[in-house]
Amino acid sequence: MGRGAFVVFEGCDKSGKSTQCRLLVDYLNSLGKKTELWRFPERSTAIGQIINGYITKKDELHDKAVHLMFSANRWELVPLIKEKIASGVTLVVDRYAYSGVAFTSAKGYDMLWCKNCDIGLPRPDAVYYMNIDVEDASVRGDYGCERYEVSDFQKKVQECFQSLKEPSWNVIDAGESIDNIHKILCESVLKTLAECENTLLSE
Ligand code: NYM
Ligand code: MG
Repeated sequence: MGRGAFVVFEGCDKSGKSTQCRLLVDYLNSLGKKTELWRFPERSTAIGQIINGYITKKDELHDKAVHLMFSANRWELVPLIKEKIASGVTLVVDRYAYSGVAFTSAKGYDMLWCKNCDIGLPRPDAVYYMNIDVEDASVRGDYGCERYEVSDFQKKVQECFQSLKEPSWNVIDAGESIDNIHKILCESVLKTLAECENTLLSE
């Protein structure tokens, strides 16, 4: 049996990542392909709890300290990521290191500094960038509850994502209907699964 795939979704808040991740995971499981839905931040760990306090505006933390927390939250799960993928499970991950860099560099911090702590993390086999008009996203359900959910800041985040974007990224028009996006993703992810089965996960 080949390894599982490591598929990451990125984008601004309320761009539809979580909805599409859920639909995709259900679809892949319905085909008999073992798939799990993951997310970063993973708020259930001790580090994740600290992040949650910050994101929900209960606690204050220095920008650089919280950046390192987000990165540590990924690093603490690397052994499990590797184990799952090696055992043939595909991981569909709602946000990863690109969010880490985009959200902190949008505050004005040097992008290289932001990238440093994530160097060496497992590299996704595919990245889907949900591209949405920030104003359209701002009228979607419970927008504004969490820290960062402010249009001016989201515009900066989007610019940072644009400069992080690699040629291999799949840019999805997140203004399209849920069904249309889902169909596009299913087709594309099946190709990714087939392609990466006999390759190694890289860093
Ligand atoms: N976020 C997420 C960061 O600032 N850095 C990171 O490394 C990650 C993974 O957390 N506004 C921010 C982006 C989101 C917030 O995530 C909560 P979500 O997926 O919206 O629940
Ligand atoms: Mg959010």
